Amino acid sequence: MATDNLSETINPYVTQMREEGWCVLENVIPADVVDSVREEVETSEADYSQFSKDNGRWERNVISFMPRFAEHLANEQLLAVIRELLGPQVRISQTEYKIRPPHYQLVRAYHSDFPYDLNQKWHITQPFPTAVIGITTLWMLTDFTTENGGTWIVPKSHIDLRNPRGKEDGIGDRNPLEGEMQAVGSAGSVLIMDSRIWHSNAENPSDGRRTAVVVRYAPWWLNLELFGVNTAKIPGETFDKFPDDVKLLYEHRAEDREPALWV
Ligand SMILES: O=C(O)CCC(=O)C(=O)O
Repeated sequence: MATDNLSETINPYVTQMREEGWCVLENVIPADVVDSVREEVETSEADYSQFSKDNGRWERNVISFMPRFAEHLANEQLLAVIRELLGPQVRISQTEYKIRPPHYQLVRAYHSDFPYDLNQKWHITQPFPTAVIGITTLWMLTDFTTENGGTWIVPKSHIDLRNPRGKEDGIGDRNPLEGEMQAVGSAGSVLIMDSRIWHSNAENPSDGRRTAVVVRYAPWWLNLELFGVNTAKIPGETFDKFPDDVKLLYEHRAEDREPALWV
């Protein structure tokens, strides 16, 4: 896509991100492959869990188990939106399965994400700076609806200096919040959020799974060496098969590979 066309296409999304703190980009995973990607994600979760049980839970990065999904993570439009907000050099900080089983029940658990999650050790202290320091993406591999657990979000909360997990803020992370709505979209779409936005998973009263993967993007300068599953390595031979633009996002996790792209 020519650069002019690309910026014209992404401008409304960037504006919505700045003003509302979220947007949904459609057709990031093309309709003809989204079923096979979903199948890979659903079937690989058990393999990942077993591997982690047998070898240690920080032993292998989740993305190693879903190479077909990984191919899409440097989608041109998506990265263009993210780079407008984080700057040109970005990396992936965290990747996690987000599969909600049928009849999944939950009270809300509102929070902001890394590095603004006040329940994690490695968080920025309040008041948060006005800079965007993280982008959270939820990759919809089944449709997200209000019946199957579309993510709760509170539009514009990215610029609110209070936080549901702020001890002095009196909001409470388990309560329905004023202005909340559920993000919906068809399989293959990506919910993009400023990581400050207040969001929560939702119950899934339906008979089907709600399948997604969360992928968080960070600017190059943010410290990502925090211990935990997200620092787990990607075997070199798996990494070698990623497309070059995806390698750039995960090079910091490649095992037995000299940094080549970031130097
Ligand atoms: O699965 C969801 O709908 C939300 C996930 C979430 O809150 C998170 O990954 O931070």
